[in-house]
Amino acid sequence: MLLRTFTAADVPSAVRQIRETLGPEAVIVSTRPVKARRGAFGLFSSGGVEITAAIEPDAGPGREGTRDAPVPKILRRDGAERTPSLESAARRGNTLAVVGDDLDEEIARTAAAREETPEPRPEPRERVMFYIKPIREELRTLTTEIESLKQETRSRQMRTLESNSGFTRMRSEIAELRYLVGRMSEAVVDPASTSLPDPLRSIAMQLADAGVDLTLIAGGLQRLAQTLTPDQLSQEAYVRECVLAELMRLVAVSAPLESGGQRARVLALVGPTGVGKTTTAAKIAGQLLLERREARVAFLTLDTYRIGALDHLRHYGEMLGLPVHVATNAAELDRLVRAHLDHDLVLVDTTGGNPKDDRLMGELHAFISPNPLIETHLCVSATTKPRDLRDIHERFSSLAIEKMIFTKIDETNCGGSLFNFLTLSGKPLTYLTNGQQVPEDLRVATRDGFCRWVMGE
Ligand SMILES: Nc1nc2c(ncn2[C@@H]2O[C@H](COP(=O)(O)OP(=O)(O)OP(=O)(O)O)[C@@H](O)[C@H]2O)c(=O)[nH]1
Ligand SMILES: [Mg+2]
Repeated sequence: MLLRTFTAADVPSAVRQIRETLGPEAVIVSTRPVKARRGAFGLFSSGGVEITAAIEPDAGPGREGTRDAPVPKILRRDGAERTPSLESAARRGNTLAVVGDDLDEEIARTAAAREETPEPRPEPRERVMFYIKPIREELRTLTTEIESLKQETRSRQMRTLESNSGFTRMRSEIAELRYLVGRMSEAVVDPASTSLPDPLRSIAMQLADAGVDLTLIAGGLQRLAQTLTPDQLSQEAYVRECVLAELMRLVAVSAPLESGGQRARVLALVGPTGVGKTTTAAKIAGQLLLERREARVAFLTLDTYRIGALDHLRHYGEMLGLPVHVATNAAELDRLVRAHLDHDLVLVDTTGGNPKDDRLMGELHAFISPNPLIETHLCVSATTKPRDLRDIHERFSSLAIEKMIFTKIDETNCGGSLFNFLTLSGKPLTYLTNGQQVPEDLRVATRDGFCRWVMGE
């Protein structure tokens, strides 16, 4: 590369010099305004412009075809391409501009503008973005190409697998099984598509509507369909009682406060946040005191640092005239439980928590599970979504749950998911709560009462 510097009074003159000396393929490398000088040596100098141009040795004047060679392009900040200008070449210092005819005017314009107003330097961020943008675009294109390559590889792998005879056989077996299971569950579960006689079919449909998993009672429904006479089937009330009996066969209840013999019954209430544990503990204590004024009851609670939790229980303690004790660890809880074994009832309230919170579950486990004197009751709100019920059961099962309490049954008419939950847990139900009033809104669970509620009665 041949480099030469030209000095002239103005840009057009300098460019003319370059063209005449180096030809139209010459490339501007840099431009610099030359200041007017004063003093002995610059006394009468009026300033001008100094331009450095470069040219490949074989691209000099007279070289064939050079005029038609494409003008190099540069990328603008907005991504569009344009012919580089002297201005931009000068700004970047290393960007090439070709001194062709088409640039003469622009060069002159740019130089004039430069003399009037100094070119503002682009912001550093702007300059960085200027260079980053094309790289980003390149990366985007590459990412798209990689993705389509990946997809191609995956579909090639699938084709290879499908051509494998073992795989094909396995797939058709799975499809066959899926079809058979579908047919079976359709026949058993979907009351509309079975041969269930009316009104059995319409009752089954109501249960399904309330969220009852019909696979749980499919056997019972089929049995009724085969054994009930046409006369019995014609009486809807009778058929409802038969279905009720089928539901009742599947759930268990337990009398919560049967005498614990010589010692107190100790009930710990655990469960997700806000299901009504503290309120239910107060209701249980309150109802016992209504029944037997002389009954001796104590409240214990775990210090799990939840602001307000203790105050809530203390409020009920004061209301019912009962002591409230706080345990800060498992040993202290055990000591407090033993200290109250001469009572009729000890209620251990726990802090509600997200069942997905491992730390909290671990803390509860450390408090409650090692103590054989404590019966752990899981409190579940009737408004819980079926999917969450499964999670709750899974997470709380580490606490050796013995019994169930269903709260807030007044807030829903769909008892189906609680029926499924209870049936699948295999645990007995002790209480149902149906309102916020303490101690009134608490029912000792009976199979008949619970199943009638599930049936919407
Ligand atoms: N509708 C209705 N509300 C209830 C029932 N039981 C409790 N509640 C209300 O549910 C809210 C929460 O009750 P709490 O007893 O504080 O619940 P908790 O499980 O102790 O709550 P945490 O200690 O925060 O986990 C209160 O507003 C209660 O009045 C019920 O059976 N029906
Ligand atoms: Mg509470």
